[in-house]
Amino acid sequence: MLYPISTDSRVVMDLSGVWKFMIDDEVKEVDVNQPLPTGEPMAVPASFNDQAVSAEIRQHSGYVWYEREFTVAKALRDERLVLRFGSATHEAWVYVNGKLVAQHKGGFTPFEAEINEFLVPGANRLTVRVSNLLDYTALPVGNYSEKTDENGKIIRKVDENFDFFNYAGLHRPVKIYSTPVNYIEDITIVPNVDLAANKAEVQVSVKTGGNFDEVRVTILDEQGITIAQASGTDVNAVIENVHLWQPLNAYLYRAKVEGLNNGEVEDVYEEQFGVRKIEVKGGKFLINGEPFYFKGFGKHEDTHVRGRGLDEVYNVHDINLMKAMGANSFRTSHYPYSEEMMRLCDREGIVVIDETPAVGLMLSFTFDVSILEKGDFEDDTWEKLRTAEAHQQVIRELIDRDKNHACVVMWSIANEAATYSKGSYEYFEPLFNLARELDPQKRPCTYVGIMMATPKTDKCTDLVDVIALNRYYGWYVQHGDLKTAEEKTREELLEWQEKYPDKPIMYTEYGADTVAGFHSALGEPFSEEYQEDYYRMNSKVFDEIPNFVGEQLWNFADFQTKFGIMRVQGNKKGIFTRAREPKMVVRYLSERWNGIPNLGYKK
Ligand code: GCB
Repeated sequence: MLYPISTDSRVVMDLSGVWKFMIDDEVKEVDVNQPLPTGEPMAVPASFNDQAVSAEIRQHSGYVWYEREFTVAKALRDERLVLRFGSATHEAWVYVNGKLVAQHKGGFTPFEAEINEFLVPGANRLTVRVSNLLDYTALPVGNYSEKTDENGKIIRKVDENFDFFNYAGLHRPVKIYSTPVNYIEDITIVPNVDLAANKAEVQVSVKTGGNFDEVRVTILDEQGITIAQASGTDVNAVIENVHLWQPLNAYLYRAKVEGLNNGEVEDVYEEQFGVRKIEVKGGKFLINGEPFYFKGFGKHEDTHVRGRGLDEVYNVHDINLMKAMGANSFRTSHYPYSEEMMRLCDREGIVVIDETPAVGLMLSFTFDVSILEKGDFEDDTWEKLRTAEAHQQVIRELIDRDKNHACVVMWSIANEAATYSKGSYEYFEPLFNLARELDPQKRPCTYVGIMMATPKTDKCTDLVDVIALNRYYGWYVQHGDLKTAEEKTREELLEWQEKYPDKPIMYTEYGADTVAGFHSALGEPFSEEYQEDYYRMNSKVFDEIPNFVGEQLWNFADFQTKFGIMRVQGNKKGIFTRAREPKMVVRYLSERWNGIPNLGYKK
């Protein structure tokens, strides 16, 4: 799916701003043919939860309504007009002048609808009903319950089966863009690099709507110089002396795609792309033929007041903080991030592991691994969950959205699912097959494994290209005992390496809750000293393991979660506070990471 941009043939209108908002109390039916009976202001894009100073709004589980007016200039009315949501979390019903024009489930991927037939001259009313409900059919997975109060009103409740606050609303930009009636619908770009010959063959496939006599593809370099040009909806362009996209040293070409009728250009779209080669071979993760070492983070889209809403200021700032630390990568834990962030990462050379919102696929929890090691362990996760359909849909939508991004080097199909339980392989195998079939660039695939999924208990490792581990030795287990934690870390990593000598291993999470400003001469847990000791211990072990190809710690910054006895104002494993002030460990990690090359470490 193409990102909306203005070109010689296209106009984009941004509907960001202050909308009207109300909670649906489910007592009085909302009439979409009338303006919403509310004066409550709500800024878009953002989560609704923290904007209003209201516990009722913040903690609401159920449906909410948004509304605003818009006008389309007369000059555009004969164009094809598309209303597009960057995301609506988690499900949306969209009405234009009281008519349903779109419905979409899944809170982290875009959707759109043509709206010409619903428009009137002058003011048009755009009304959106949004649900933040999650259950066993949804991703992420929520524990859903409802009851009826003494007045007959339904009280719904979502208990997050995951460790981040269930922020919701219109999180990403809402736009109307125009295209001509004959238009470029989608572009797929696959660069095939010949490293030895220093050249690339770039396949560009174009999908169109309506009719064109001719489709013309032009490849331009960063200076705007034409490198190649060809006609057709499936073209192969050769780039000699190719300028590769490298980690932290991005180079972006542009594919200019034009649709022509009678020799005149009717529609034009430009898609940026990077040329790079990703391989997994002999226990290494190769970018452009060289071993890449992941240095970076698991993150969240999470900021003060905006919640999970797009915040480009924080996006730019976060990437600058990463670069200053010598980091080169992050994982979009635990859901697809905004398209704006993906475009920024392409530009900045930040390497991304792109994750689906499949989190919480685990209905029982224990740190006692010995139970899992006994025979054929089975909990009721794969009996009770009904997420397969949503999982397929999100893999389709994520790959469709992000397929051309140079920054994306691997797909993460899930975070911490019950891959130690019987039935997990049967659940995941078709999903891995689907991702591999759909991705035109055939990137590696993984899932991120929970602590209980060890070399002995995990049932799905055969499916992954890279073994990605979330580990908390020294925190959730061996709490405060870094000596034993070090032994356990080493023991487990060596076991993985021995069992799967060809698969690279990396950490996608490790961390310790740390209260900024809490110090301890004894290095007690929760102190800034403990956090630093914890990371030093882990680094030492990582450097001993030949196939260990990366460290992405948990978490970039403190973030909001549901209420819980282990959470004080949320999760404190950030190495930055939520306001992005560094904790003490940032100095140590900056020194370590600035000393580790992006390519060629552990040759
Ligand atoms: C995990 C989860 C992550 C949590 C983290 C923690 O394993 O993947 O979502 O926030 O642990 O801090 O407990």
